[in-house]
Amino acid sequence: MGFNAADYLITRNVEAGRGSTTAVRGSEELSYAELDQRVGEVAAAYRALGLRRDDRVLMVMSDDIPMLTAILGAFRAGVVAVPVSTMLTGGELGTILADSGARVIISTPEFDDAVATAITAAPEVEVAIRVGGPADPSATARALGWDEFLAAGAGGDTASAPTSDDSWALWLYTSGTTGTPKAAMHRHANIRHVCQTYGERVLGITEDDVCLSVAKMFFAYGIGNSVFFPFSVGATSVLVPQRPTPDGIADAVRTHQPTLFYGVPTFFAALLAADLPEDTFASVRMGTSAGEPLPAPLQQRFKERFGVDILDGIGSTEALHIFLSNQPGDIQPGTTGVAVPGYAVEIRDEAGNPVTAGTPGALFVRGESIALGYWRRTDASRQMFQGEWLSTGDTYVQTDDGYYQCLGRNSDMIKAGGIWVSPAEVESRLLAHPSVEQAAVVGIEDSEGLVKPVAAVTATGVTEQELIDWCRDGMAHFKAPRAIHFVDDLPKTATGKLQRFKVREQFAE
Ligand code: 3SK
Repeated sequence: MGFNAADYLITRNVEAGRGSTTAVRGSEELSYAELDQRVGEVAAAYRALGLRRDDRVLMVMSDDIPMLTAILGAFRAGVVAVPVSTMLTGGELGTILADSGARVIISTPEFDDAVATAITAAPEVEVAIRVGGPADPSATARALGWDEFLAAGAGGDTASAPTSDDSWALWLYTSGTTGTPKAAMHRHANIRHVCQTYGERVLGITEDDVCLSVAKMFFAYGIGNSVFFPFSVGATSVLVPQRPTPDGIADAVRTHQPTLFYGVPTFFAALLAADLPEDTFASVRMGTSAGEPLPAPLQQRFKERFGVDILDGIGSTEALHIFLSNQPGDIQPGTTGVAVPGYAVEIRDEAGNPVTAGTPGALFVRGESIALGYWRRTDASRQMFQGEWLSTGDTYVQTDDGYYQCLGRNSDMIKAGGIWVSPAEVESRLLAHPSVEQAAVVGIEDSEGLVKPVAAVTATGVTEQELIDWCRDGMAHFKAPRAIHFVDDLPKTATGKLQRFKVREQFAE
């Protein structure tokens, strides 16, 4: 079926008479008609660069109008948007850039150093576009400023490409359960599905809503919150380019008066710890949480202090958004609620058979927004995408009254602050330190019940802080252990395999 996600999200609103409604507030405010025009200009500029259907454009950008239009312009032009984490080191970014085969990279100035390093690892990149003026010309890519890029498309073809439900729209990189980053490939139709399911049937979003998300647009959770859901109904999205802090977000809430506030457990904990007035969230009709389970006490304290209900849900990059969620009027703290209408979930035993309520097992989900697989990762794709079903990698149990409860990960992967952390990757960084002999990294709950990476090492002549700094220097900060325990030896099997579960047991508070 002919379908273009940019038409669905933007042009449809203009055609429905909402051309003058505010679509987005960021460093500038744009109506739907203005946004529609900008998106056309970006599409024309991609065409002027010679991009064709299914070419990839990778974005390392802070949330603002250029990032929004870079993504929507890609949808319109039929090229693939690949927004990636802004927390990666140059080396990590280079690996992803090379893997994606992107011909174009677009960045904002905060990420100049990482981008310069990354480009040296990705000879397929032809053009490097930078908001605020061209970067220093690199040996391998032509440097263009964002304005120059747009000017090159002026007078060009702004029309939507003849995409279909099945055309590639969006690739999102995830470390998932296997540790190496891989791109989950989403079709144009997947975007419509998450809007019609979680957006309409759980959030009940309408054109009167104003949306503010703490999670950035490079996350599946963030792009749904800030782009897909509001634009699918002609609502307004507020973009905050800065790194979220409790005071910064509280200011944005006071200024923009959002009705839907999308957070993550770590951030709800930070908001509670900050000295904020009780009426800070008075405009908010509902909060949402995802990324990791929201501990019941946190949910209850947020409601008591700020008067806002938080709907806890779970989604995945592979499913594009939330597929299990608490529902308005039916919140069961400490659970992830029930299947979002439009999805089916199953808990299976080790033989792959569905289990009954009360028996833990592996959580599987089925729905139209599931990615088609991982780009160039056959083994990982076969493991995760099983027919129509997606293996989520989470262990769940269904309570007797039908709610789903997360018991943890099937594997040793750590989800800290809503982002996957591979223990193997952090261990190899620790082991690269000359004083470290052995290392094990596990996820341990802090006093708020939130999981953080913690390491146990055998090492001499080095302090805990030196090792934490060593990790922070060599990898994205969120991956660095929050604490390091010095031990005499690490638990291993008879064949020498590290037993991370024993380390976890030893250091769990
Ligand atoms: O981690 C989650 O719960 C999530 C939710 C929505 C979209 C993507 C993800 C990973």
